[in-house]
Amino acid sequence: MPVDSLRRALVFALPAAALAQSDGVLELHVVARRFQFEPETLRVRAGVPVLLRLTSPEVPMGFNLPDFGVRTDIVPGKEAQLRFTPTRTGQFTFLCDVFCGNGHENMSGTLEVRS
Ligand SMILES: [Cu+2]
Repeated sequence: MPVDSLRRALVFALPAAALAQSDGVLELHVVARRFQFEPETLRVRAGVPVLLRLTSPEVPMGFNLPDFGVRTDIVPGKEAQLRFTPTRTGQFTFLCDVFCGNGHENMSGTLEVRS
């Protein structure tokens, strides 16, 4: 299968709830579990506004993206939302900044910003 077709097939294989774009805003759903974000890698484009919809099924968590100066608490049973527009390309680390148990210190992910 040509790479382009494969890439298209993979994009369509994503659940609709995980990736949606409306009004030029990229919506991404992130679940914070002990001790991992799902997905661990978020892929976005520079200049495109992002709306993160964050949930935690178990315990209070935090989502902190220091390179873009945004963070929020994530309370179980309630969706947290975080809006920002990535202005630089590259790979940036996001992490949980609310102690959620042993393993909390390993709870991080990567924001990939492409041009
Ligand atoms: Cu944590």
